[in-house]
Parts: sequence; structure tokens; C-alpha cells
Amino acid sequence: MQRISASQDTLDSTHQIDRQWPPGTVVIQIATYNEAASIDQLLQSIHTNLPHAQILVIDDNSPDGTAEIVTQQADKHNYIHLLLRVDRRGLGTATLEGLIFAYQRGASIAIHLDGDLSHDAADLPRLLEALTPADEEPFDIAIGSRKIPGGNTVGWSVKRHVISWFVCWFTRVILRVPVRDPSSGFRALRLHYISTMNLDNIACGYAFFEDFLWRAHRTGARITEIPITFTDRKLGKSKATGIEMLRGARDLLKIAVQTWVK
Ligand SMILES: Nc1nc2c(ncn2[C@@H]2O[C@H](COP(=O)(O)OP(=O)(O)OP(=O)(O)O)[C@@H](O)[C@H]2O)c(=O)[nH]1
Ligand SMILES: [Mg+2]
Repeated sequence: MQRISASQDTLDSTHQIDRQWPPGTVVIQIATYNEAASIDQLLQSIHTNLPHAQILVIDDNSPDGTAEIVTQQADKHNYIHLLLRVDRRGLGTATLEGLIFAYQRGASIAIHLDGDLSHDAADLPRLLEALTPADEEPFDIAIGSRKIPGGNTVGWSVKRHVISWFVCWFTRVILRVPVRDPSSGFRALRLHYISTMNLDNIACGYAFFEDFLWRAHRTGARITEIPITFTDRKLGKSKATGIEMLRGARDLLKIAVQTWVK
């Protein structure tokens, strides 16, 4: 098992690497903050659905003991790894640090998903396959999308639907990113392509996902979406608080300025 304390934020920086993964390695990464109620079940479900993948949890020292549960599992299974950060630094930087770690270890593909079972690990094989369609050029990014035919969101309040609709509209129309579900945190990424992107000063919080696609689209990434069903969390508490939403709105406005002014 690997338990690593990390503290860098760009793809150029060095990282403590003690063992490389073979080319072709797929890493499933989960950013967690207080997901002790669901992490065990999620780890099992990921391994059942993609038995050859490595699993990387990026935990911000959750007070509820999420990291301890992951450590116990990692002691038993060498495909489970924990990146433990000293304090809460946001979903965006956690996701980015996971990507950096996976890339520097030599992995080819990373897939990130939420730690609360809202994303169904049974969709992982389909998402992975979507990167390499039989009849088309390979894609750099495949998004598990709730907003294309066949996609769905279960259990959300009307307020949540309205906010989500607005963010998607804003990203498509104002930020000019031609994606139906740019807020989705369920994505497969080719790490070689990601390593060529400029990720300096990318949004640290929830707007990371829109910001990332905005940059990817501007550098010519090939992006596809496949339908998934997102089920609202049944365990643990939401971290998408009002403050996080406001931070996200501020970050999206900054990107809008860069889209239209620069
Ligand atoms: N490492 C880390 N993970 C975070 C942080 N904030 C949120 N997360 C994780 O990011 C994922 C998405 O967060 P959620 O709270 O589920 O956000 P959401 O899916 O938009 O909203 P709900 O499902 O309603 O709670 C979960 O796995 C969280 O534990 C953070 O600051 N650091
Ligand atoms: Mg969630």
C-alpha cells in the first residue's frame, strides 16, 4: 500500500515516486472529504467492475476517519493507494493532485468519480471504452453525462436542478465549451494529453470541472460524452455548500472574462 503526503499543484513539479506503474495502467481516483460511510463499498465496487485498475483516494485528512478506512483496505490490497493531504484544500486541487500523481507514476488513463456512490462504478468499463471507439479517432476525455439522451439525475431537489441547468448553460453559451454536462465529476482522461495542458491557476473548488474542460477545449482536446445515471447521495453529508457554490460562481465569472476580454 502507498500512503503519501503531497503538497504540489502543477504537472511540472516533482513528486515522491517509489514505484512506476506499467504503461497502459488505468487509475480510478476518488477525492474524499468525510466519506467514511461509503468509501468501503465504493472501493469494492470499483475493483469488481475494473479488477485490473489501480485505485487512488485523495483525502484531505477527513475528521470522520475516511483515510483510516482506506489505509486498512490498502494494507490488504496493493492496488489501493492513499494520497493524504494535511488539510482541506478543495475538490479541484485534490483532483488535480491525483492526476499529477497518476501521470508521474506512468499511468495512461485516469478516471475520477465522487466518493459518495452517486456515480455508479458499473459504468466504469463503458466510460473507459468510450475513449477508444472502434469506428472513430480516440478521444482525450470521456464524460459521464447526465444531460444527453439516456443520462439522468435521481433524487435532486428542484433548486439543485435549476442551479445545474444554469451552470451547464453558462459553460456552453458564455464559456463556449460544447459539452452538455460540463459539471460532471465522472470522467476518463488520457493523461498524456492532460500533461500538455496549461493547468496553472485552475479553479481550486467545484468550478475545477468546467475550468478544466474550458482549457481542454481551447487546446483542441477530443471530448465525448456517454450517458450515466447520477443518484443523489444517500450516505454522508454534502460538501457542495452555499459558500462552495459562491466560490464556483466567482471562478466561472473569471473564466468568462478570459473568454470574452483576453
Ligand atoms: N479531497 C477533497 N475531496 C472533496 C473536497 N470537497 C468535496 N470533496 C469530495 O468531492 C466529491 C464530490 O463532493 P460532494 O459533496 O458529493 O458534492 P456533490 O456531488 O456536488 O454534492 P452532493 O452529492 O449533494 O453532496 C466527494 O467525494 C467529496 O468527498 C475537498 O475539499 N477535498
Ligand atoms: Mg456527491
